Amino acid sequence: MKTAIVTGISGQDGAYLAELLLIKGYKVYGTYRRTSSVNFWRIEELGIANDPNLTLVEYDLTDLSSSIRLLQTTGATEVYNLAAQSFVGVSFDQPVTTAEITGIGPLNLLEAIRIVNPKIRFYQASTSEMFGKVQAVPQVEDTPFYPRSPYGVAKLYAHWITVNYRESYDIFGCSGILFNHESPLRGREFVTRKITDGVAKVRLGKLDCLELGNLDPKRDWGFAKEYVEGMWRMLQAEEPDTYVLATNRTETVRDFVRMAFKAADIEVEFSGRDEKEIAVDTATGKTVMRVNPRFYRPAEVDLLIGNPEKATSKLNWKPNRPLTKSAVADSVRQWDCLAG
Ligand code: NDP
Ligand code: GDR
Repeated sequence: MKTAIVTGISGQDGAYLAELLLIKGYKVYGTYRRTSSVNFWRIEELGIANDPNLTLVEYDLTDLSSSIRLLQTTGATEVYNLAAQSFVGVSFDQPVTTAEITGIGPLNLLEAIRIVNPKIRFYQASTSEMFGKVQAVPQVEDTPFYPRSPYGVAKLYAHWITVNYRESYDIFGCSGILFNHESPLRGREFVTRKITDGVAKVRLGKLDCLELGNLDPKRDWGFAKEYVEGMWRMLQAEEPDTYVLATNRTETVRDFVRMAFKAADIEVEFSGRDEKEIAVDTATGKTVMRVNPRFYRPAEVDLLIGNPEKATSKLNWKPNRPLTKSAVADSVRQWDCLAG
């Protein structure tokens, strides 16, 4: 029986990856942080919280000695490092914490691997945020990086240290440069979930007006469940490598807002510009969305679109659920029930 560690099991990807590994017959150690009220709603939602092959382990990525103990006590042969301070907006307010967790955290695990068992395979959750300011489109593995947030900078360190340990110590370290991927398990602070949740509440009369930040950025949005399959495939390959996972399509935040309202049978018309932009319900004349500069970031990533050709040819990985009107509609309907 294969044994894997998934750090960050309380997050979106951690929950889906744990589910996938359990289906594949792994024994899974899922790590969570000690807090006053640990929340496992995602693994409960997926029905795996009480799976006999899943063990939950308290662990903090910033602690080298617990990283070493984690590897020693579990005997895992694959480590998927998904834990991070993952919210770009917060990284501007907490840059040092973000650097410690998101940047140095993975180094603790790589050091632990070097000390305990250099044969352990390691997956690092890298991100399209490393591309940042547009250098080329679509972005691929060797597009130059230019991060635009403390989060992106921290992830870039983690990416290069993974590559460095691969080249220096022959550690099987893979870096998956994943573009945005969403799902019903996505945290409500991220824009897709914030929008669908807000739209559902507007339709149910529980919220007058949804407030957002910059509507111009374009994102390449995929479906999280498919992306965790890509992570697993990277660690099953013959050689460790770096791969982009993306859909090769891109949409603005504004497009997403329009699609979400449409899915709730509300036609909206946008007017005003930048920080004054609003969306009005054409049937009632009510303002149902307004831009609030509070949600703007000090520096923005304007355009992300990734080409996953390398992952398709080498790992046989393909995204089959890009962002479509019907996918947004499904989400609004599903989250509509939650809001209700
Ligand atoms: P989430 O924010 O949903 O999950 C992050 C997880 O990291 C949570 O379980 C969180 O625990 C845990 N964590 C945070 N700090 C620590 C710490 N100090 N020690 C141990 N665990 C910690 O992120 P996603 O699931 O969306 O993303 C997974 C990974 O992939 C992240 O590294 C993210 O940066 C990266 N990524 C995500 C993309 C996406 O579109 N979703 C795209 C590209 C990369 P807690 O619940 O206690 O906060
Ligand atoms: P992102 O995702 O920053 O791409 O990082 P997020 O959903 O937070 O933002 C996407 C875009 O929407 C704009 N935006 C808003 N964002 C939020 N959260 N809230 C708002 O009100 C709002 N209004 C407009 C943002 O400015 C941005 O341009 C996600 C995370 O999962 C990272 O961990 C991951 O690495 C990247 O995706 C790929």
